[in-house]
Amino acid sequence: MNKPKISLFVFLSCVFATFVGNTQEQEKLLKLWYRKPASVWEEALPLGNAKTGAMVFGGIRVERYQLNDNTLWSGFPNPGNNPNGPRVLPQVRKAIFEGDYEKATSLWKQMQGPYSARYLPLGDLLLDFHRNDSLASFYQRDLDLDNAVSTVKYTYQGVSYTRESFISWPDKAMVIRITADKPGAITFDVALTSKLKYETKAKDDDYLILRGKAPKFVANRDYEPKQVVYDEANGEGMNFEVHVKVQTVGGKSLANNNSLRVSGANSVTLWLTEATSFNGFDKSPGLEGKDPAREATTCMNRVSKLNYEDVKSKHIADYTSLFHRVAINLGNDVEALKLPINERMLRLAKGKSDHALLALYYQYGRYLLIASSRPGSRPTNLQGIWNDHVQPPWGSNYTTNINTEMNYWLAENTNLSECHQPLFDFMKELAVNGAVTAKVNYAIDTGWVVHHNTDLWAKTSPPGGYDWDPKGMPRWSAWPMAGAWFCTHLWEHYLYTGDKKFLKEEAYPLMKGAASFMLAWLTEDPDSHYLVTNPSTSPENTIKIKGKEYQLSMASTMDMAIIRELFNACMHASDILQIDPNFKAKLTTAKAKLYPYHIGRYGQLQEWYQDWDDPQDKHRHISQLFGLYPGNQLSIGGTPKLAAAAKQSLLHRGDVSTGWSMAWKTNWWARLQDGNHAYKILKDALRYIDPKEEKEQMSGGGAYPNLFDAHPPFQIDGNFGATAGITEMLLQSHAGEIHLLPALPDAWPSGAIKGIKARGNFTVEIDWAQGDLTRALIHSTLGGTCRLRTSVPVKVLETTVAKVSVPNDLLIKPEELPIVENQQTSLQTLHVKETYVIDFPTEKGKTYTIVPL
Ligand code: FUC
Repeated sequence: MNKPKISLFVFLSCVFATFVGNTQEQEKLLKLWYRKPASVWEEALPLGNAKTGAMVFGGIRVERYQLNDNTLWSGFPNPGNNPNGPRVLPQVRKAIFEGDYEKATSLWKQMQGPYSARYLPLGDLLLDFHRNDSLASFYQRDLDLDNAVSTVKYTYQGVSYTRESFISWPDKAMVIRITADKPGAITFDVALTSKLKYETKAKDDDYLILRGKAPKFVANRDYEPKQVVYDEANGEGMNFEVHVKVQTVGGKSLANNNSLRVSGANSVTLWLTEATSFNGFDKSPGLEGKDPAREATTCMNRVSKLNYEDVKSKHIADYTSLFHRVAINLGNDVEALKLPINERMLRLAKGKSDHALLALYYQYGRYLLIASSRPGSRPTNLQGIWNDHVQPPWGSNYTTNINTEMNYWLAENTNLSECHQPLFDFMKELAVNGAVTAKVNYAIDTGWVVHHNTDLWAKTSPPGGYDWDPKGMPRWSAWPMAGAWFCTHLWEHYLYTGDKKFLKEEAYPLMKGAASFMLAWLTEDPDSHYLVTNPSTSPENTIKIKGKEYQLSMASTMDMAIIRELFNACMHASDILQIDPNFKAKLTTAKAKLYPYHIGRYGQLQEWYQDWDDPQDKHRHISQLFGLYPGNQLSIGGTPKLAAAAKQSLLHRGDVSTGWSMAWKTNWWARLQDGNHAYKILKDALRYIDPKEEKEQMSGGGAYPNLFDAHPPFQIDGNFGATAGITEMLLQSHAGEIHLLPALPDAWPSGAIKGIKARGNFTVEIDWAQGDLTRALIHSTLGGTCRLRTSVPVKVLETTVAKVSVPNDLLIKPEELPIVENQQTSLQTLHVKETYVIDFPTEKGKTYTIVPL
């Protein structure tokens, strides 16, 4: 595309629009739209304000809103710590040091504890219009990412109906507005139901209340004797209420048994508020819970007095204040924009290009984060906040050996930093429980620990179901690394924002706690004398030695990489805050003794303590590449040998895998600056998965018609990971510099992105054509040096380029890492493009224009 040279303001208002032909098509750029109502959940469209979630089906006869609340989980605080630990751990360690991995595995099972609680569905709001689907015409339903409003439109017996729905964060309510182009045409019944224990009563002719109770226990395995247990005797379990109020213009509303009947209305507004008894991670929701009636009523009394248009405007203003920070254009195919999303996915699968679909998928990740994670909410779980099952896959919990972290990979670089906060708040709770787990399970008196899987109750103990469960596998339960990994998110938040108050008051105490635990957890390997983790897994993968499979060993590469990343972060934080020199000294000494990276006999980045890697292994987890991404240890420029070894490991594992695994691969290929490979995997990740066909869990990922990531089944991590990956293709800042277009694929010769963030709190806009940078704008929020890497030589219009000797302390350079190499092997070649680097000083609040020389 030949784009004329134009000013910033013209660019902002026009360029993002001029990629497509006419206004109608432009309007479709950010719309998920369809020609039929959803017949299954994975076709319905998600709305959310991080507290209330709804899946909108867009029905003609019956409209269904499947509802969730972010705090509606089974159970109650149940730490599940296992006092066997301090007795058994030395035996596990001894067995591992002696090479008896099988014995260690069976011993570890004595140290496991219960599974996490389950995230549960709240209920359904059903609007029964008593219509015949086949008599409707001009049907369309959509979700507009531009304003977070879902609209259903159709014509029925000569009347055109419109139904708008949204969930407001500022007003804490779901709002539905039904209009018709003829007066008196709106007649329907309103009902509220739930899959949990409930009763619905009409409080008034216009007011419906559902009161519900969650089970105190939901099983993890279908062979457990009790599956869903309610506590009739004592009342343990979450209480919840859903309130609906109907306002009609013309016509009337009457209570009709346990539902409402609206008839002959010109237009109708429905207000929905809801609440649970959740009263904190450490309080019984059944016995010490809040009164949900109070919250739902107060909220309803306030919101239902407001004017619909005002509430809608406030919702849109709130949502767009986050969403509109970033715009992306990867080029468009006008033909594709004429089609609904499901048809575009099938068209893409046939090899036709649809860059606008990828741009939409990108923005969908940002939409989903805004809708599921806002300050004050719980962090986004395995399904965000959207779940329709009482026994959802993996409990829809927080799975911590990749999934929860991946949910937040886009938070900083796509300029949604405040949406990261729920994870940080959660960590404060985990640190409380994790200190007890450290003590009870390991007799470690310092710091805190989190294992694989956690929940609303901030469970930190190892899961796996004790000794009784044959499927409670140490290959995932023996993993005390989640607290440390979470802490790297605190550090990244600081690197992006430069917020020293946050670093000092919120981040550092948590980071220090996780690092203190790790100092106590590390132990010296009597053979190599390095510090190692023992026991250790490489999440969920097994070691194959001479045809036998083992789950546990020591010093898996991921463990060591997470610890190295955390120690580094704490050491830098101690310098920046000028505190804790003694603790820093301990970390410095320990870090120098950490078991190093190994390059194995196939030139791969070794996954395990020994070179047991199998080049045929296609396991979805490739945890040994943590240091490449999301870690910042490996880079093409800083550690080329390790980067080449990482490439070999990626090639061995192949491209196709589960949804989240493919999203991780996109990020890795982006870090290896191979845009074409990253792009190929992105397209694989959009493979159309028909939700009506039964799919094996590990049968290869893709996306459902509503663009939810398919593991399969639905898991939201892949959506978030893909958005992070696309950003990483266009901008990187982990290696002490801002690299523009580091992994631009040939498929996107022209494009633009604005509003994304680089470490150092720079906001970046990039514009490119014919595969090269044409212009960038860099806004410096904090001032400081900007080191810029580009594929063409550039100049900065506002300043003369100068070499600056004091680098920006937020762009921390990766260190040289010790490596043990197999000398018999050759390494993969990295395709390093020619690049140019400049340093220039920036002033706080100023924007700099970068243009090719
Ligand atoms: C981990 C992964 C699975 C799945 C589950 C929720 O156990 O290995 O693929 O994503 O989490």
